Amino acid sequence: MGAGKTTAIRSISDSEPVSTEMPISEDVEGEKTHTTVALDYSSIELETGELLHVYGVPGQAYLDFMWPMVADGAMGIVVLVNAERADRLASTEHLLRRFGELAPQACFAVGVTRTDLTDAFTLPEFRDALLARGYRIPVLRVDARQPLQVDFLIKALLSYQYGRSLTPPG
Ligand SMILES: Nc1nc2c(ncn2[C@@H]2O[C@H](COP(=O)(O)OP(=O)(O)OP(=O)(O)O)[C@@H](O)[C@H]2O)c(=O)[nH]1
Ligand SMILES: [Mg+2]
Repeated sequence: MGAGKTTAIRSISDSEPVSTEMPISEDVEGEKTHTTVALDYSSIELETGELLHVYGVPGQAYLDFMWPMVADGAMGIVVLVNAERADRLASTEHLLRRFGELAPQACFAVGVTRTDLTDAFTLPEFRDALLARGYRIPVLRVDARQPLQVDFLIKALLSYQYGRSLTPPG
């Protein structure tokens, strides 16, 4: 929750994205005032002219009944994690496992947000910890407010999909 899913989708949208945000009732996240209760949706045009449909899910665990509806048939899944969270590793692993079950055909990438707000996070350490747990996937820092960074993360995810199907020469 609060990692920047809605912000990221807004960043890369050419037009106004569909969003289902409600004011947060409890004081959970400091400056954050809204949370996704159903879905975010937008589409972006790829260089090939194809449309890539991008969906964001609610981050709050009690709304996780929305997750299968979005993950079903998904080509790729980006797990965004807030670097400030002390449980960022366990929480990323939990989400990778959950979404891996929901979308076994999908390729995965992890984007770590809000790294400018904490000194407790280092990317190589985090990437190695995920690798040690068997997750050989792209792990990148991303500021969800920056369109170019979000775009890069999505391109990394898409290119990983091609990389995975590569047959080694010889
Ligand atoms: N400083 C900083 N702020 C960031 C960064 N990435 C995202 N944010 C901010 O973090 C907040 C993320 O909020 P949302 O986009 O609502 O997060 P969400 O993942 O959709 O949250 P839920 O829908 O509640 O699960 C926003 O205020 C963003 O502007 C970053 O890299 N640095
Ligand atoms: Mg949201």
